[in-house]
Amino acid sequence: MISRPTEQTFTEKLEHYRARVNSKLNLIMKDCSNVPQPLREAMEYSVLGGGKRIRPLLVYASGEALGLDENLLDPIAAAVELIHAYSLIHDDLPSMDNDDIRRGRPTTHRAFNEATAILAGDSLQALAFSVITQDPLLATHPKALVQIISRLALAIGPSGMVGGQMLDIEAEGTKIDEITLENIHRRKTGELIRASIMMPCELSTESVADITRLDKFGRDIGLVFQIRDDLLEAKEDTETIGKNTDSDRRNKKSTYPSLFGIDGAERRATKICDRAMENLAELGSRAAILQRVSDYILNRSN
Ligand code: GRG
Repeated sequence: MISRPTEQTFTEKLEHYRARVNSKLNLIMKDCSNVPQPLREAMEYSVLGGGKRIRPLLVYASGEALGLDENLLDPIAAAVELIHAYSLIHDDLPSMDNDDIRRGRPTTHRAFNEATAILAGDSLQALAFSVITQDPLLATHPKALVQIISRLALAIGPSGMVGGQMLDIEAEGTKIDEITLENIHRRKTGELIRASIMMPCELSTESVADITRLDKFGRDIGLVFQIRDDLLEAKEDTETIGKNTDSDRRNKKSTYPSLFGIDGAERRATKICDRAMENLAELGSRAAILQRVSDYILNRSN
């Protein structure tokens, strides 16, 4: 049984972690002074213009469960958010989901232009890797560093996020079953979330059994995240979630609500989240913040 932090402790922790990653991201963007101006502006627009910072929160919460120094986690937290920002820019492009609104503002290709948006996404992807490889503190853990880079590359590459996006596009307008939808969601969204939890593990001396529990937890919570995302798009309005709510319908995508209805999708999200929590429970009170971030992922309203 995990003893749960009070609401106040939890909120303070989230604010602390968000402030940490935001300050790191601000520094990274300041360091981009030699980047051509429109490109730099589009990168800043996409990285510093809001967002819940859920993936960095998972990096810090996982690191907290493992007793790691926060200074070691900062570059990893910033890198996952840079990758996430790149993925949102490209996901919104006319050739992808063709969306106009993201985080309550024009998408990057609308605020700038398509070519600049594509280049900003490409730049953020490369920048994420240089943030990790050039960090002096991480450099003192060379073996872990190689594994961290490897985990990130695998999560976002052709077998992970980009592969998931390809399957998602291929499935548009077709009727797919639950196994196919789960595979798309796990790759497109789940693998980066799983990597956010697993990259800190490379820096820890935790037992293989506990690392395996965190991995199972990461796989499940990544899927829960995308089911909740499907549900929010089906239930909420654009103002609440800050993005188009007709995107899945317009692009003829299968989603958990379209396959199982709102209640069926809610039940599946809760069941998978319960399974994720069972794995966390084995880690005891160290995993309390990770557990609360998971509650937030399951119950979030935007
Ligand atoms: C290489 C052209 C090209 C494309 C790559 C990057 C990509 C295709 C696909 C990624 C698909 C993707 C964006 C998945 C994540 C979807 C998702 C649930 C986004 C919302 O995340 P939140 O709610 O967003 O964490 P905020 O705004 O809070 O950061």
